[in-house]
Amino acid sequence: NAARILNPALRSKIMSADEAAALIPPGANVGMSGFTGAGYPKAVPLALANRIDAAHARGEPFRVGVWTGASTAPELDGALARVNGFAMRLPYQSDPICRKQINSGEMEYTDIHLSHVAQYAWFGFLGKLDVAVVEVAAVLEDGRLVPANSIGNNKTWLDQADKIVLEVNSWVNLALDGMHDIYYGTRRPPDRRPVPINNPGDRIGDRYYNVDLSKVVAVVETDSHDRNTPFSPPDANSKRIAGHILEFLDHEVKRGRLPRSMLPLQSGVGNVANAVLGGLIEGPFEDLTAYTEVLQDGMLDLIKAGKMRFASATAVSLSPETALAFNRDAAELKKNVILRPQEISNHPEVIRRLGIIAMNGLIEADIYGNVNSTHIAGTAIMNGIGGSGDFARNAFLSIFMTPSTAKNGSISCIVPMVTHVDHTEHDVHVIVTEQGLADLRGLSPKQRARVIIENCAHPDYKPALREYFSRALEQSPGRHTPHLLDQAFRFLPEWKAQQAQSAAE
Ligand code: 0RQ
Repeated sequence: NAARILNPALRSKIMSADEAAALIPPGANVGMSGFTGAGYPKAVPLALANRIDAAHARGEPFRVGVWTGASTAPELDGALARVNGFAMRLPYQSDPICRKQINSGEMEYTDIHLSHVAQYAWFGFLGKLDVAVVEVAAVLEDGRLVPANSIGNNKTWLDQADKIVLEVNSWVNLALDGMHDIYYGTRRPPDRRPVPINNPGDRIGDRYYNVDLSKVVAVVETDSHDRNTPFSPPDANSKRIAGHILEFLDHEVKRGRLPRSMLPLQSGVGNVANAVLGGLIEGPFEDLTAYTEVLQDGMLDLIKAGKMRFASATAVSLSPETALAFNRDAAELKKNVILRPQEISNHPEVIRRLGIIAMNGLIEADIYGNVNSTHIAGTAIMNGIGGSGDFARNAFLSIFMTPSTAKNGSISCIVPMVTHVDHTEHDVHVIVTEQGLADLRGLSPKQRARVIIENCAHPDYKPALREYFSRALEQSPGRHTPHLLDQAFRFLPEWKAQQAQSAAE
């Protein structure tokens, strides 16, 4: 493994994860690598969690602020949440223990658009970054670093932190070298210049991270694979949703609004997103590209099938088998894949210029087209907004997709008024459920309500939604976006449970 650490100065800093974790003081803000289960540090966060646990057992306070790219893995988020080690977590998580701690009020969490994180750090909006803990594939003789399976905010953490801890993971195939494009041209306003990307495949940066070697305090060797989430095969609803989207895209091509190779695709994570990508393999589209944040199984399948020419992302988010295949085939895949910093993969300027077709999941949408992607029943966080807002607001076409109901049909995902808004009616062009697709472009709120209820709602909930809308049309004080504010949340399960209870009493 030490063969991957060619720089003599950094070689002299090799130590155990426990020794490295001892260099992170209580109260520090720590910028860690990691994006959707790829490229997160595998050893130091666990060692830090043990240290925090021991301090707590002695009655000493010990928490750290942790900033990442996006979600990580149980070895990082789970381990630190379990020992109550987070003073603050940002900008995105999807860990069950973290989620529980956030929703019980024990842990602070700031949910930030992924493209904003690096600039917020540069603007000083997040406070001081004390330590960076970053996984890399290798250290070159001159000290430059070969990135691993995700870039996220690593460049910013390495630039901004006072102290740097590197994890060099020998599991990562070195053939990956050359897949990355690290842009060093970002500036703070008023000195900003255009980001010169005109095609998803454009390279505008460096192959490696540059690092001030005097800041590196520890180098830890690891040899373990990324922990990826298995995908379940697409269920009937996901296939129906995918079918509606593909039919719609085909229609857009026929109407001359989209070229046959379409425009670059962005797709969120999850089974529905993967089913849509799976559907594209069968579809009539050729020469596809992606400008997205995560590269999923479905995109790799498209590349291998010769249907997708190029994919630009900031990280891979693969099932365990596909992650192994990606690592094995890295030399071939780097002809078709670029990994970039997340402020570039999700850059509003580039998204607007390229004209992205954005496809993201939702928790609930209301009859007027507002979308909640993050909160259950208005108060509990699920994951976070991630990159969905970066893409939705700036996309050529902004599509949101969901099954029409959740929890075995007991909750309608189409509601009169969302209990939390992540994407306003202005950023949502299309809503799709297994029931059908609502094309909201150019429609007024009342026109949108009709098509969302008729095309997207589940038949079990359509009558109640129609009834709400028609009463609102009659009784709402304003008739542009008719609402009955005392009744708008009556679809909530809590409300239904209360009704059932009062009926029983
Ligand atoms: O919970 O598994 O416990 O039953 O929410 O829902 O239907 O499995 O859908 O995995 O695609 O996730 C919005 C969360 C959808 C995701 C969200 C419950 C449901 C289930 C998950 P259970 P599904 P998905 C790129 C873009 C924001 C970030 C983003 C997300 C669980 O897409 O996090 O888009 N998006 N990033 O039962 C109560 C409802 C519900 C509900 C669903 N109305 N009420 N529970 N659920 N609807 C990636 C990154 O940015 C990194």
